[in-house]
Amino acid sequence: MLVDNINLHIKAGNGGNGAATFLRNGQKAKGGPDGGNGGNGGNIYFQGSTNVNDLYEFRFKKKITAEDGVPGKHKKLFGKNAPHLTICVPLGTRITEISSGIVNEITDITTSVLIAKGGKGGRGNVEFKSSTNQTPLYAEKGTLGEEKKLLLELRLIADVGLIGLPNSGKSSLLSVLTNATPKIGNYAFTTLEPNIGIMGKYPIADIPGLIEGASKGRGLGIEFLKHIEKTKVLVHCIDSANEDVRKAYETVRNEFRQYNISLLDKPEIILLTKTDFSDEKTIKNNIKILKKKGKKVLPSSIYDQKSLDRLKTELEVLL
Ligand SMILES: Nc1nc2c(ncn2[C@@H]2O[C@H](COP(=O)(O)OP(=O)(O)OP(=O)(O)O)[C@@H](O)[C@H]2O)c(=O)[nH]1
Ligand SMILES: [Mg+2]
Repeated sequence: MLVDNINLHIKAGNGGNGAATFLRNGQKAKGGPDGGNGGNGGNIYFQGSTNVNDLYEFRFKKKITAEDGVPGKHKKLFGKNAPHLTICVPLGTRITEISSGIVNEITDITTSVLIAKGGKGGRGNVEFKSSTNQTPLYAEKGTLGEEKKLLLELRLIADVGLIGLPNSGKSSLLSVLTNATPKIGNYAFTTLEPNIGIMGKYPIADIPGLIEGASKGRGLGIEFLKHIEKTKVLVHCIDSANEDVRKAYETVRNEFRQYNISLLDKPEIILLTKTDFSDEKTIKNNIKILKKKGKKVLPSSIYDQKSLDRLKTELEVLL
């Protein structure tokens, strides 16, 4: 299961307190200040990783805390800085700080993004010694590490998005174009979570079917459209046996309009699916109707390898 929405509480480490101590030994009963500085608290970074595919591990890990810096000690001993913590998330994870609304997107595996800064270690009383105050009795406290409530959202990074009404053959197509093995069924809403598969070097995302009113919450809603926002090409699947292909097309496009109007401008191939199931006349007629949309219209069947090869070639050209 793809877990794509998670709340997470993070807390960077606090800085260690500085020490307010004085030198005491056999020779000196009342020596000068010797309190060392505290160490810095650990920062929390996020980094993209190709080894993590979903946000599942955060379902139970609700709070992640970095270590505190070690307090300073007498004999001018500095407290150790705490180690930094790096949290690995899948590529395409969006991190929103809930209170500020600041958004960070994790899009590559080489840069780590600082999300919560650790507190600074406090200075020991050694640092406060001056000509006017030889015996400072105070030391600084370490500052607090940043604490944040985050929303992690995963957007699949796919080059191609399969869209269409329920039962139009999206998942079947994914299963023949890629290595994926999605659930396929002769009923609406077989797909409840997006699936992803790889065709050559191109990831393809198959999302749940859209119905009229999805933007108002009907069916499975339109929230999962976020997974195709970043795709380069859409394949709009329409059952060749559908009695009103124009309406089928417009229904899905209308829901797009509600979600994010820029989805309408994405390059799109209209795929008339399951052609092995329809008669030639119907197919021809439906192609004619759909061509009026000014897009490339291709007939296809998962049982017709030639039609799949043609689709692959057209996709590769667009990509
Ligand atoms: N004859 C034939 N049947 C197909 C073809 N493609 C899909 N089907 C059938 O159509 C039905 C729906 O297929 P799915 O791939 O689950 O459709 P979907 O668009 O993913 O459906 P949702 O996940 O519910 O939105 C299944 O019974 C498939 O076996 C095809 O090319 N030819
Ligand atoms: Mg499906």
